[in-house]
Amino acid sequence: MAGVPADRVTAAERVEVLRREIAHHDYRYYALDAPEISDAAYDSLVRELRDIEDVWPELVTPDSPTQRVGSAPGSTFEPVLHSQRMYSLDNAMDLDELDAWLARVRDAVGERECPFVCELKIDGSSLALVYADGSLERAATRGDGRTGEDVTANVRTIRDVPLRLLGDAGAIPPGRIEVRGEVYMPKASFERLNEANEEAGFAPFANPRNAAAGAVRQKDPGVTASRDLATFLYQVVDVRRLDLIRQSDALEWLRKAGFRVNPDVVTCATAKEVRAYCASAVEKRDALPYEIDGVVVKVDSFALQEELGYTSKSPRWAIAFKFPPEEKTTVLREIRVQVGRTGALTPLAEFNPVTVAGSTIARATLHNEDEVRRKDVRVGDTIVVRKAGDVIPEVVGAVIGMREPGAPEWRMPAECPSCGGPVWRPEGEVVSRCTNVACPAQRLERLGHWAGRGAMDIDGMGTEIITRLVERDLVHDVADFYLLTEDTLAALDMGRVKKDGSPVVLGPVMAAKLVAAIDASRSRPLARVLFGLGIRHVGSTVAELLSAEFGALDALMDAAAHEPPAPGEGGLTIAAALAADPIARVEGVGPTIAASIRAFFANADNCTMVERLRERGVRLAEERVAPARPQTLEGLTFVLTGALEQFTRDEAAAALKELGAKVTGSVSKKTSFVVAGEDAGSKYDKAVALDVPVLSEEDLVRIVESGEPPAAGS
Ligand code: 3B9
Repeated sequence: MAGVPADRVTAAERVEVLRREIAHHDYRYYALDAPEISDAAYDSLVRELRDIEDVWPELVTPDSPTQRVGSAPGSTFEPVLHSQRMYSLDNAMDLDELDAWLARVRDAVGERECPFVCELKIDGSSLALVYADGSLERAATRGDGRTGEDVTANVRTIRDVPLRLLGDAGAIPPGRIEVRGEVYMPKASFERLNEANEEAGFAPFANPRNAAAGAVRQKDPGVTASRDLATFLYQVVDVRRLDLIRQSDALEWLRKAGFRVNPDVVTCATAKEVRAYCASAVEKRDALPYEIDGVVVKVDSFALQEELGYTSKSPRWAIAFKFPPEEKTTVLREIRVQVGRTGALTPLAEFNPVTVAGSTIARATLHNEDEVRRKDVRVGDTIVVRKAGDVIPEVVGAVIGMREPGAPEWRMPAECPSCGGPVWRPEGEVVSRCTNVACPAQRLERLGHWAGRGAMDIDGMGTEIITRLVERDLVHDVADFYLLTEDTLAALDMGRVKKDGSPVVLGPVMAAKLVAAIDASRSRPLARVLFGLGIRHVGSTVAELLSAEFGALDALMDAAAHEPPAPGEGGLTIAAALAADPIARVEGVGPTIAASIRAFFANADNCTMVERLRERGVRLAEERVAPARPQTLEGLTFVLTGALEQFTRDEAAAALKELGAKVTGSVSKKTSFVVAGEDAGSKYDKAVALDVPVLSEEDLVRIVESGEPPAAGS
């Protein structure tokens, strides 16, 4: 964990960065149900924020994530160990795979009769409900199948979930009964929610499944209640105790007990009937008020289920027949050409917006010129679109019969749409490139890439500001970011005018934030610098590999300066040449990437840019890893207070931590020592009050130099 900054400005900056980052992960976790970092990593961010706020209470704001009740996603809901594993389903992606599964079941059951139950596969989120003596006791999410989250308070608000089971006294045995099913959001409610989200300036949910999952994991059950969720139940866990012998009976029991069970369930005696059901479900899909993404086929008899058994992930007696991806037609308005940071020209289809698989799409990449030809799509065509893997928009092709007569075939422009420079497509390659190194689109892309997430992450440095900076000749390459001052930025003309005709400028508040963000980027890890440079083929993974191998940009540039021997020369084998190249021999790098790195540093402009980055304070090496010192202060907790002369507080904390000590922000009974510098304040008083020994700066220097722990009470 990073130490708590010793000065208020640094602390305020760090708090801002942490809050923004936490908000981003909250959104990924709660809204999109697609976390990018582990719960542990998230907890660590919140902990760091809390530590800083403990030391700097004046920085606490009501909207800080620490001010929410139960803020960490991992800790908001209690974990629930499922009484029985929640299995997932194996998929059949088409009718052939379905037939193969039916044949396997047939082989296993032989001559015996084997009816199937076919159910719709609701595009929702799985739920387990436990009833104790007939009353809803607990509701849990699926989680990883073994452990879910306790969402009882939220699920209680879902109107179709019975709080008490129905039925004659005899039908509901005493003790616990567990049932499972899907919670989902009807299509109409999903669309309404997304419209409201967009109006309020929030990003829409990608699909009803995420919306439903997000709604059951709200912190405030009132929000869940307002989300119009519904359920369909399909499994009874305790079938034996209820004397149920087949799935169709279990569904009947669920209905009688008061649960909603999907009405489109059919028992099929033969494989042929199963196929017919799957075909009819595809037809029905659009007319249903909720999204479905397939059909679940189950062997009806529990005895046969038991015989067929389970793989490590799913029952062998059930399969999910997945629908082919939904396709829609729309009109291709334009094929726009985008210029990438390496000059690559990418055609982009812009079409009339259509809703596909639950969300609205309006553009899709066409990848390259050959791809446009192969699909033969032309501007004005009626085209077929879908979502690949149900996520990425894709143009399938054109409806040729509907083409306007005389519509011309699409061609890659001969001039760059950004700079008018010549476009070049090397023999044997599919990618066309703008060859003008000064192409402004490329420059904008390169600058944006440097400032972007994953690279130097200069918060607030977006496309619009970069465009203005380039227009005003303030930034030519990435090193120029580091010369920008608050004054220059505050006066930056944003290209718009106010009502009174005066120009809109960036202003001092944003300027200060940007300068702080630029400054923070000076100390990014080497891997991010390498990635940020935008060397062809050096993505973030390769950048990590290079950083781990070379540790400093200079070392990599040295290696790049030496042309490796070519295979063939002096009888050198390919393997030997590879081994002799310090870049290419790095696991995961290889000769193509090595050549690209050499080409980058062979360009004198790129080298002078690196020199300017260095002069302007950008760190171009990994921090030296100090040899580990014996952990003589293990188990001791220090608090630093007041101003020290020989160290900053961060340095002092780092030196203590190197010896195994814990350094915290506030004094408590658990504190072993307080180090008091000049003008120590309330923490000193608290140490005295709690009888915590107080050390001077001299004591601290002695401890750090000798590595000896202080005598208690010295
Ligand atoms: C006894 C529908 C879904 C679904 C099962 C489904 C997702 C999963 C499943 C449920 N929609 N049905 N069904 N309509 N999205 C098939 C995985 N599981 C069971 O029904 C089930 C029943 C079991 C196990 C699973 O008995 C066990 C045997 C050995 C160990 C543990 C349990």
